[in-house]
Amino acid sequence: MGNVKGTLNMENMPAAYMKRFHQNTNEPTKSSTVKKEHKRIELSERDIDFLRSQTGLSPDEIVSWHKKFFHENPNGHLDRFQFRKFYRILRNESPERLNDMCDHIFRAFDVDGNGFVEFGEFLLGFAICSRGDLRSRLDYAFECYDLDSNGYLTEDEIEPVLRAMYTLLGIQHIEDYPPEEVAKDFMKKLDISNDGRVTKDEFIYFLMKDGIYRNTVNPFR
Ligand SMILES: [Ca+2]
Ligand SMILES: [Ca+2]
Repeated sequence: MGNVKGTLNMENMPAAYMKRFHQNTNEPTKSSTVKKEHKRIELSERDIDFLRSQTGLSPDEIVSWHKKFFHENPNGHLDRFQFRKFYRILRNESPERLNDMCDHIFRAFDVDGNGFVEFGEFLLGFAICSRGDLRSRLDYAFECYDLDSNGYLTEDEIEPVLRAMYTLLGIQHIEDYPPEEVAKDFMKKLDISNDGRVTKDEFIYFLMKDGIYRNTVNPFR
């Protein structure tokens, strides 16, 4: 995706992004948008400025991504299926390996949870997950695991995403590292407060330090 300068700072990004993006496009955040006529959302100078500050991409790169995005997806947003199709051309893994994890990544990219990944969500997610600093990438990784998006992880959420990670990584002898046992182990290590729930801070704190687990659970290298 061209030259991205420096790393990205995600601090307070989703909130800032949501506010900014929805102010600008005037789109409601609920799924009622589905029924609305799909209009091509033009990029204003302010959009470009905002996306530039958040992604580190140049205005030309942003315009070029915008063109590509709308060329492939004229209605301006991706549902789960369209996301798979669009996202997989940007990754090195084969579609067979990527498909399961794609659905979890979709949820992480869909910051407002309206069931679609809009252009701004896509560009931010993609830029951060491929070029952002480790903390920012782990922030997105957490969202992949938080299946019910309630802000913390439980053991039953970790296992299915871990299985998708096994597929992504091409791990074949899963009997050597059964996902349910790895999930249990991982949970024990993460859950510092020992209440059966893992917060985003606990998740990021642990994975910032532990490179072995990080290589297994983080889809954003
Ligand atoms: Ca969305
Ligand atoms: Ca959860």
